[in-house]
Amino acid sequence: MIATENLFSRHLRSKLAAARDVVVFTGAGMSAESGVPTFRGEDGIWKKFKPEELANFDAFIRNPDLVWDWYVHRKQLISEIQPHPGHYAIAQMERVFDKVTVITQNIDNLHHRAGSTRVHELHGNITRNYCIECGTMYPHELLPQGKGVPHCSKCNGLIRPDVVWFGELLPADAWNESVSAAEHSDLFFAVGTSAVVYPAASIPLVAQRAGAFVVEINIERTDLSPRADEFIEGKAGEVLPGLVKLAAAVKNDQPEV
Ligand code: BJW
Ligand code: ZN
Repeated sequence: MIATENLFSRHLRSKLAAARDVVVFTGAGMSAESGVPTFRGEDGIWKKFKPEELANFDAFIRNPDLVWDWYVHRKQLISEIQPHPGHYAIAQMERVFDKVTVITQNIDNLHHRAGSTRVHELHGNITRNYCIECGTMYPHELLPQGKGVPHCSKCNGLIRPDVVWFGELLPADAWNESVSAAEHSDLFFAVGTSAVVYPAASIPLVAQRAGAFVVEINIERTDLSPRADEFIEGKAGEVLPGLVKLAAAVKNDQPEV
């Protein structure tokens, strides 16, 4: 764990002490230390693959096998990785604050696996799949086997991953519950997101407009940084454990160790 003295301001300490309803909004940088590549930036997967060729419905219809194989590759990667200390720290927040909501743009299931209980997935979940014709859901284990894109055993339609591609609406329940959680939060953390993909990127601003103190945690500044109330430069897996330890200490009014 990194030393916390210089990282967390007095102001943040007082916000941690007072906070009851906390939202943690996460992006690909949250999973980077588990081994999931981010999308943008030097090592981002969009450097190798063009989003317009893979992450939209038209691309899938044009070349379903290509898009499916890309997801098979990522499903395999995600099945082999583990949550890191930052994911566990977020799950532990539930013991420190009255209410903790995770709003994630990530599709990798790592918050659930780390033990967070209230998680809204804005961009879906790669472990689920569904038929584009009849909507039948196919968990990963029940996918029809074979080469290339699988077909629905009921109607022979193409099966796609249950993720949100460009130009598609976000799942209504996850979106509505996320907006509501943001509006009711008093402390809001935005972790590891470039904050360029909308409408997800508007969630921190919704929280701030409703009165939340917005803290950004990232290894570099983003589109959100000029608006955030506080910016903490660092890796999610290093900053979050110290932050939660500090929160527990200030809540119990104990001296920090
Ligand atoms: C660390 C770290 C460490 C690294 N610790 N930090 C023009 C203007 C405005 C909007 C639009 C526009 N044209 C089109 C749109 C809409 C479009 C959009 O926003 N596009 C913009 C890119 C311009 N949005 C949509 O299409 C959305 N739907 C929609 O708007 O519906 C309405 C509509 C309907 C019909 C027609 C038109 C509109 C849907 C968006 C779906 C996004 N889907 C993806 C793919 C998911 C599936 C998959 O994974 O395959 O979601 S794209 C990709 O980006 C993925 C992510 O969730 C999302 C966000 O990326 P994220 O998480 O921020 O990752 P990065 O890589 O960008 O950033 C990582 C960050 O981590 C960096 O800041 C690093 O510094 C940091 N980091 N390591 C802490 N260890
Ligand atoms: Zn079907």
